[in-house]
Amino acid sequence: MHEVLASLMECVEHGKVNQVSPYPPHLKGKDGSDELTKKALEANIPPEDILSKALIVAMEKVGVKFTEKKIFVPQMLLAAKAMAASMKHLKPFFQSGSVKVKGTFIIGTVSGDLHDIGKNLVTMMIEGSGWKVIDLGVDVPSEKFLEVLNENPEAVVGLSALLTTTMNNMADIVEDIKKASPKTPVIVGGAPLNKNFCDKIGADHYSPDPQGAVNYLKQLVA
Ligand code: B1M
Repeated sequence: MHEVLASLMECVEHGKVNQVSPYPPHLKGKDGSDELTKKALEANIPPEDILSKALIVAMEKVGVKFTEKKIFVPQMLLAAKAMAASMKHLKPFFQSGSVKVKGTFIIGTVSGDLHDIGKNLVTMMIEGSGWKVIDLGVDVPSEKFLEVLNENPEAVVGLSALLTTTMNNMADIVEDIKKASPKTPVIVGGAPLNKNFCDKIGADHYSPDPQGAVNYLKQLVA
């Protein structure tokens, strides 16, 4: 693997954003994902290789470590920051259509619910796995999901809920989506949910963590 990509992968995995970031201590003073992405592009490494060979691999490692409880939310957020610093340089290539994304993922926290920390982690991991993500934010009603799904009919939808009360709203949103577009895969997640609830409301997949959602999407496009 190209030396720059190997260093970039290490930076994203450990949350090293740029040269002046003090974290992690073993990379202090060295280039971060910001500088290394610029160097990779200057070295004519294709943006899709930067994404697939460095960023996605790093984020997969982060996802697995988080699932195995070897790292926690703060480390994951730092990895997300490092990833974002890199994506800032790559986005123009993806937006221009010169690089193909794997698909579109629409995500939101369901109506009545303002919790977004978990949703943001899921967003970041799915973006990191090469998908275009449309993040609708929090307190998102059925109508908004349907409107955006209508504009992106091939998209997969992800719903997050953290309150036992808003789980009911999630059930209504799944019903509305399935009524309007029966083939749209719907992934659900959030602390109070489980597989039984997912099956009961007719969603396609329950994931307890971001990596599970990434793995499910991988299967869909395999
Ligand atoms: Co609230 N809150 N909160 N809260 N809050 C909980 C959820 C609660 C369990 C605390 C408690 O009482 N012990 C409780 C819910 C009880 C219940 O429903 N049975 C609660 C309550 C009651 C409330 C209010 C009603 C409090 C009040 O006002 N009286 C209020 C509701 C506001 C509203 O939403 N309408 C409220 C408000 C808030 C804050 C705004 C202060 C803040 C949210 C800030 C924010 O999100 N920007 C907040 C917080 C921070 C929490 C706790 C402390 C932490 C939640 C969190 O971010 N966890 C929480 C208690 C707790 O969990 N210890 C609590 C970390 C996050 C990484 O985990 O979101 O589970 P989580 O996401 C995980 C997985 O679930 C999964 O991946 C993530 C990473 O593993 N996942 C998905 C999530 N979505 C997914 C989607 C997927 C796949 C996986 O696919 C699409």
